[in-house]
Amino acid sequence: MAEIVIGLGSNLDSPQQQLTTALTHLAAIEGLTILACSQVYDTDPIGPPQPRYLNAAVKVTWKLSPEALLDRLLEVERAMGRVRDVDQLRWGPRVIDLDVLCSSDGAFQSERLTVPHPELTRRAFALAPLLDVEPRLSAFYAESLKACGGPPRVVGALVHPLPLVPPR
Ligand code: A4P
Ligand code: MG
Repeated sequence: MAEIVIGLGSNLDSPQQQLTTALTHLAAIEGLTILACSQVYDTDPIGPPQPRYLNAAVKVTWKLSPEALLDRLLEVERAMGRVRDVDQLRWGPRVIDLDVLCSSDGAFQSERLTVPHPELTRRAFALAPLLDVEPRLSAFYAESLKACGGPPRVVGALVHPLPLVPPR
């Protein structure tokens, strides 16, 4: 069973609501268990001119292959109304973007998926929430986060959609 960190980003149609909806979809995926949720960051858009983003991350356990997870994430993006077509701008605006940031199984490379995410070390909007949910990775990524300007502004926190069981 792998521990995987998934990055969430939105800059269209009430981004805070989109992140919450995405989290609910993720929690419903069979074989996936949410272990930790990050803070929510207000971030400068990277790519063409577009609205600011909200970014966050979740740490999950996942039972199947990395590509099977990518398929589930693409289904959630589609269910939330994200439209992809050949004309869509690279790095353009989107209601939701779900990226596999890294995995406890290490590197994975296929035609459809590269893990760790190839842009991870250049993106404060991915590194800051990643380190919220997996602080042990500071040894690898704290310098990269500093080099891309440090953590963006925190504007809230993702709230786990399932009630936690109180101690007896
Ligand atoms: N793919 C390969 N590796 C991965 C991975 N580790 N996780 C492939 C997810 N997908 C991966 O994705 C295109 C394809 O990448 C997927 O179908 C999968 O097969 P996409 O989300 O449609 O991406 P895109 O926009 O066309 O390009 P790219 O490079 O994937 O975009 P990103 O990296 O997702 O970046 N600025 C801020 N502040 N915050 C953001 O969240 N996001 C983007 C999009 C741009 N600027 C941003 C943000
Ligand atoms: Mg993406």
